[in-house]
Amino acid sequence: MPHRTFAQVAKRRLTGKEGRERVREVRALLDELPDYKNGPYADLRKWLLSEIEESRVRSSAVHRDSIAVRREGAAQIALVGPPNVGKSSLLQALSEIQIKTGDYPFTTLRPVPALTRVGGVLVQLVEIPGLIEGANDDRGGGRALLGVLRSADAIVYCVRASADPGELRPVRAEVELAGIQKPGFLAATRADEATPETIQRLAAAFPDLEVVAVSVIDEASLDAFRDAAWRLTGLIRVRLRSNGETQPEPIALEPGATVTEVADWVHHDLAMRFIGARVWGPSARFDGQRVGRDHSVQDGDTVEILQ
Ligand SMILES: Nc1nc2c(ncn2[C@@H]2O[C@H](COP(=O)(O)OP(=O)(O)O)[C@@H](O)[C@H]2O)c(=O)[nH]1
Ligand SMILES: [Mg+2]
Repeated sequence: MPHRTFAQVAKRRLTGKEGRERVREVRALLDELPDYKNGPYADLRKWLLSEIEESRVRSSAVHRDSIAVRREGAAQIALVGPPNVGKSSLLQALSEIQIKTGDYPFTTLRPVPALTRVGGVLVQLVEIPGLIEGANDDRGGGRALLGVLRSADAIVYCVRASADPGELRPVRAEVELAGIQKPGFLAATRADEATPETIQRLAAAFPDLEVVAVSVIDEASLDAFRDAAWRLTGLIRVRLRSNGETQPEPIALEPGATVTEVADWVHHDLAMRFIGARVWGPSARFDGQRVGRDHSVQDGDTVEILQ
């Protein structure tokens, strides 16, 4: 494809995409770009790489004119569903920092964020309260709430495990009407009050969603919820190694990330000047393999940046 056509196609494909979606598209474009070191294609590569950086800066900006929640952690997952299904309780049970009950009324009116560790990585869960029928017409401040859903990376639909599946329909309908499509699953909450039959009924009513039964008094079910939430992020985990020591906490990256992005995570300057890396794990042909800047890492890798 001539480089001018490529530039046009690239711009078209990036139009309307923001945040991680934009970064993903940029990465796909980079893969398709001929690998010339100089000339117009090299300029296109430079432009695309700067797009990744800029989308990151934009997505971490605070929007004061809306009720957007400031992002923290590797991904943002919204919890949405009818009132009283146990969203707040779930947030509290999963939260890394114990939220004081006094500061945290159970009748929440605004989105409430909480950091939780899933798959060893800190992820932000956000309770979206009161998304009701008519939200798209701004009933109950619905537009702003839908705005929060739109900027989230994934959605957990919450409904009582013992409830009639119909209780979730208005919420799903509003999300659909708003044209919001995100990875998601269905949390069948307060599962200790339910029977396997009612959970089955939910699964049958929403065949497109994985159903995760969860109760705040059942630690194993909370773990299953964390696992499902981690899978929703679609991210991969890489551990950093330096001076022969491996960091216990992994960092989270987009699939397809290269060791340059690992270096960039440590420090922007390091990404500019590092000379390569050593890799252990699934992406390495053997332990401690020496790789170049463009080597793609995989979930479970350990990476030592060489400078
Ligand atoms: N039995 C049981 N009750 C729960 C569970 N989670 C929440 N609840 C109760 O359900 C009610 C509503 O909970 P809340 O977290 O405020 O729901 P929200 O409106 O969806 O945020 C409260 O009385 C909770 O104590 C659970 O897992 N099991
Ligand atoms: Mg609540």
